[in-house]
Amino acid sequence: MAPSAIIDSVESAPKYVDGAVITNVDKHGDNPVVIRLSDEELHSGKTKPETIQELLKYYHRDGFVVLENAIPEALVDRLYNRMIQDNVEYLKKKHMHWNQGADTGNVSQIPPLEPDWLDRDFYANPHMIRLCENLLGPKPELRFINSNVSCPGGTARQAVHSDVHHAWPEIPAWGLVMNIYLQDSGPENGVTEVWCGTHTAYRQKEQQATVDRGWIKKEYLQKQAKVKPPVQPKVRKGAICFRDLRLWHAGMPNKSDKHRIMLAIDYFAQWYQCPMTTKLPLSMKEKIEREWEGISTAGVEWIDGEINSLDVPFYLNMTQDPELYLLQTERGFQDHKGRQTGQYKFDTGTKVTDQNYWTPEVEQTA
Ligand SMILES: O=C(O)CCC(=O)C(=O)O
Ligand SMILES: [Fe+2]
Repeated sequence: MAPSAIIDSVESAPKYVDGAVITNVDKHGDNPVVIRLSDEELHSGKTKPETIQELLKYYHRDGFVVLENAIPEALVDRLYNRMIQDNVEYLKKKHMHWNQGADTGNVSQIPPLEPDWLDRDFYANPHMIRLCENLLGPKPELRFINSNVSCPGGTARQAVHSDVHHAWPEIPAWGLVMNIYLQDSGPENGVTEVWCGTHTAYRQKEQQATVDRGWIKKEYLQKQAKVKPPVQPKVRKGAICFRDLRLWHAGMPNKSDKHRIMLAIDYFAQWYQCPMTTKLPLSMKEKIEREWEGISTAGVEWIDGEINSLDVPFYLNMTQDPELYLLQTERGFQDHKGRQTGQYKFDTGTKVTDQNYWTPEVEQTA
């Protein structure tokens, strides 16, 4: 046997302490934890059980974990270049909407949905699905495909918020978002601020500043920062950030001269019966249902003909109630209240102030 084979087999022999496997996974950091797939995992599409174990451990602990080396870089670059071209078009659309005000420079832009752009490596990445099915149960449902583009020139940060503000079930996992970064990111180009551990720290009604949105009360921000402070982590190009939908986070201004793009892909547990749907071309149905292994397409609306993703209105409903959807229109965002009053006030008017993010307290000296 060649010496390298001997070393490999010795290295990969599992070791145990008190009946538990000592996991041998490439990882770094603690707030948040970043796990790096081996090249063998990347190329084979097979995630090692120990990698799953670590991902599950930190996902449950923090509501946020990063997985590097899950997507071939050439695919990531290709999509980034297409999406920055799309952004020029998208910003001209009447229905486009800056998330939390124009100063943030943050827009939700649906990635291209033409067949040639629908790579499984993004939307049903085998490593991503393996974690989803272990969290959510069999055949997790794909129900949201979008992205957040933080455009250069943004000057304002978002309020710290949870993307869900309904009476979510008190069950460890029922839905999650996977953010895939299409470029190396950090504080300089507006990587998302995340608050590890906040997915289960407080009750929904208790933490929310108001009933109809997920912004967090100042007193809770100040209190929680002492438990674990918020961070803007460094995230590598092509990394997948798994985020519990309840987690506190905030979009941050992009101070660089290049767009910061992160895909946002949501999967839900079947039992949750999420009413949201996402559009994909009918011409891809057979291929997707054959090749995107392990997922349910019950939440896909198959569209006959070409889809111009820039003309698809933003549509969101992460609750269990079909009536509570949010829909992008040329008159603004229509939510449940807007449908009743005819006035589309969602995400308008309220300014983000220092009441909406953490401000470090100056130590009192005696
Ligand atoms: O783009 C980001 O970093 C986060 C944006 C966000 O959280 C939102 O718009 O809800
Ligand atoms: Fe958000």
